[in-house]
Order: sequence, then C-alpha cells, then structure tokens
Amino acid sequence: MKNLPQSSIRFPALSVMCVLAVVFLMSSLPAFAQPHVIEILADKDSRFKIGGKAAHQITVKAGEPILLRIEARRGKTWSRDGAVHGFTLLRAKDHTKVPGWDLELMPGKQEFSLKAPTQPGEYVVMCTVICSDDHEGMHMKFHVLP
Ligand SMILES: [Cu+2]
Repeated sequence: MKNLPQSSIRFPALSVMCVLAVVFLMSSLPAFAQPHVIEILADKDSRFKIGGKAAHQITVKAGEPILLRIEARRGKTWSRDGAVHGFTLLRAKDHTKVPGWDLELMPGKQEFSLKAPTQPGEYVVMCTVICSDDHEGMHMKFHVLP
C-alpha cells in the first residue's frame, strides 16, 4: 500500500471521473478525431471504382479531413515518371485545380491525407495521366456538402 500514488488513494472517485470525462469527450468528437476514409480503385480499364463498381460520385463535407486509400492498376500506357493514373480535383464551374489535390498514382496501394474543399459545391475528379484509349472517360463527380 505504501507505494501507491497518493492521488489514487485520496481521490479514487475523482480519477475515475476524469477517465470517464476523457472517454466521453473522445467519443463525442468523432468528426474531429477520425478522417472520412474513401477507398478507391483506379483500375486498368481507366475507371475509378468504389466497392468493385464504377464510381460516378463522391460526397464529402466541406473542410472535413479525408483519408484517400487508392489502389492503382496500370492500363495500357503510363507516364514517364511511372505514374499509371492521376487523381486531380477541379472546380466544376471553371475547371481550376484545387490546391493539394493534384495526385499522381503509382502502381499499387497508396494513401493521401487531405482536407475537403472549404467551399461547398460541385467538383470533378479527373485522371491526368494518359492511361489508355479510354482515358478521356476517367472522371467522376465530387460533391461537397456545406
Ligand atoms: Cu487516365
């Protein structure tokens, strides 16, 4: 008994309450603690896929942290630096690039920690590597909710 920290002898109830308070805070703030994980396959047939199906749209919340987990498979052609696809986010209205969202995809799995655009609205994800004859069709909508 001598070696126990004094505080746990004097204030056992207080320390239990502190632990409970921390656990409660952590569980009530999942949006800040956990990024929105999006798993995408950039496939060899020049299509973005989610859950095995061709993906037409991704929806996120403005400013939320995002973890992109992308697996890229090489199509017929690739760029000189080895990138097999690209993942570039453009504003739909004027096709200007969103800073930080101009990604090159290497063969295999890769992760990107990003922040969703702070401005709600319509965006477009485009492949920026000429990956096959079907490259022009490699894009999807990206919707940012307020
Ligand atoms: Cu492409």
